[in-house]
Amino acid sequence: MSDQSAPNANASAEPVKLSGAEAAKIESNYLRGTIAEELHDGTLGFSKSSEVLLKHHGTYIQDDRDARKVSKDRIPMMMVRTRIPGGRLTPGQLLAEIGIGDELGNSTIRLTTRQAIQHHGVPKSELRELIRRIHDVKLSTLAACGDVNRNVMCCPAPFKTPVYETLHSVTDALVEHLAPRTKAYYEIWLQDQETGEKELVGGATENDIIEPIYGKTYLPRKFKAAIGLPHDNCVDIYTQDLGFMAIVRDGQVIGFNVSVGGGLGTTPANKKTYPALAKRMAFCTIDQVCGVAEAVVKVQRDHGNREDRKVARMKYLVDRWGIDKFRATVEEYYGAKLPDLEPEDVTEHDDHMGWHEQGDGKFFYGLNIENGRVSDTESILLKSALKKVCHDLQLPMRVTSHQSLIFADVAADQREELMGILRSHNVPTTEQFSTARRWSMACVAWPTCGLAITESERALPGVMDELEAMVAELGLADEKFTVRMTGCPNGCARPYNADIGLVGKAKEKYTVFLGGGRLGKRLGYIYQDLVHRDDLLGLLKPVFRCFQQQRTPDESFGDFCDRLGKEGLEQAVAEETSETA
Ligand code: SRM
Ligand code: SF4
Repeated sequence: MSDQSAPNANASAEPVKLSGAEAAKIESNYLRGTIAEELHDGTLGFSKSSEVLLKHHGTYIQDDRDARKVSKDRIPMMMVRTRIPGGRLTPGQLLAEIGIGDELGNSTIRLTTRQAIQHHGVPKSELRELIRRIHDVKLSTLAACGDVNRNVMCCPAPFKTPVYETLHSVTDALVEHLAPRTKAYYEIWLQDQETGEKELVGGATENDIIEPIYGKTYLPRKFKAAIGLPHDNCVDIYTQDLGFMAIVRDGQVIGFNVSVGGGLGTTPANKKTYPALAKRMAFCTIDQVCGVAEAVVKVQRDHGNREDRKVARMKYLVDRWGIDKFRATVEEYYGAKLPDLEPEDVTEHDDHMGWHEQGDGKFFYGLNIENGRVSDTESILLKSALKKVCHDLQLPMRVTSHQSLIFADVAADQREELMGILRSHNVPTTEQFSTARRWSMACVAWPTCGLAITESERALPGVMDELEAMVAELGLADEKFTVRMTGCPNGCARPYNADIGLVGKAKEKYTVFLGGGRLGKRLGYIYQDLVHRDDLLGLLKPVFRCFQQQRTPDESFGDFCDRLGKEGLEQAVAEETSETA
């Protein structure tokens, strides 16, 4: 198992100028800080240091950015994220989340790109009640955000086979193993204050007892992990800090190919930052997963950058060292050599939408939810429909990494009832979505995200109206390609490895990335910068025309754009445009 004597940067002798977030963590007594006191201080917000700590408890301070247009006063409100390992939810849990949003939030919930659920617009005065109610239904917001391992993603398909059962049990084990051990969460949100004093026995240090994996300062930055399959990269394994890709032989998982150092966030003005796909590192057996994950986490804990948060993600460490040194160090922490990788790599990506047999005589249905927003509008009563499905059919559910929902264990005689509920609430079924829209996703952005430069969730549906009409006109309506939009370059909807990435760069302007792909194995290139929202279709239409005319048989849109490259594509478009002019 992992080497407990490994050097810990938390106790490093090297004098370094730590980032402000590091100071907040160090002084926090394991994520307590002054959150409990500030909850009752009569103000609407929190101090800067509490803001840092609150993320580890699953909550961010935001304000309604639309309201800034009418008032200069920014009224703080909280975003709260529930982590849902592998996206698995009971009907009671979804009902509780919807009810919480209605009573304590902004009456909507948001399914995220990492299979979690978010509430927005929560007043500080309701925060404790909200977290308690999430805890009451056996869910948690602890480590949904912050400098720790976050929600562990896992392929949500509810197939009843040993392979999928193994994936979910490994996910649960990993979540448990990498969870913060501090009691701060329980003290602040769930029970009365404790003294925080700890009894240390047998020469143990405080870290050994309270946070044996993370130590006092947790990780230098956020950390993300996922468990997936080669024939189904729905969890986008190469965008993760740590990926476990199951290797299956004779219908059983024999272990995992481990990849490290994925991460998409970038700040274009800061040349030290960039999106990166993870590197394939080594193989491990099922019983090695937690130990290997712990070793990787500890390597990042001790050697990741704690001075500059812009370059603190593990991808920068992996790149600085190279994969061989990184692997050797992980093996040192783990205490044994790891086997080499198995040859398997990603070959497909399934979004699990529509009807499927799940292998035990029952069915599952993937309902596409546009950009993950669950609400009732004048025309579409999605929230009410989900409530009725939970009440009447009692189906277990899964949140997908495409911000959508799967209803599992549907008996043959429940299928029509499920579709009837959706129809009677005017909810568009997956079958009514165009292929293009079904494979699109947008991050939250305006009005809640404090980092948004421009619109995303509210802009993409209009862009998709135009795009789906255009591809249909070109006879490409059945073509599968991913369109992912974000309101800033942080990459929350994973745009950089999509067929088409639309990344907010200025008000109503996007950087257009092409050449990634649905399989998520390749980063795209900048095809054009600062394209106005109204010009997106005009830019993409000739590219699709070239694709239609010049693709090789079965070539996908992303593969085509990658094969031609930026210059080749520009030339093809110029020639095509002059011919059609
Ligand atoms: Fe994200 C920050 C929303 C997935 C990269 N992300 C944020 C914040 C919390 C803004 C902030 O820091 O103030 C956003 C809150 C918006 C709001 O109003 O709700 C936010 N991120 C989201 C979600 C909700 C987008 C969505 O539409 O679903 C996703 C929540 C996932 C979850 O359940 O845990 C979400 N964020 C991602 C992903 C995709 C993924 O993880 O698969 C990425 C790219 C992968 C990665 O981490 O590199 C991502 N978010 C970021 C970054 C850039 C990190 C970096 O390394 O530079 C930030 C900003 C930061 O951390 O400084 C960020
Ligand atoms: Fe906010 Fe940017 Fe993430 Fe979109 S990509 S949710 S705008 S941080």
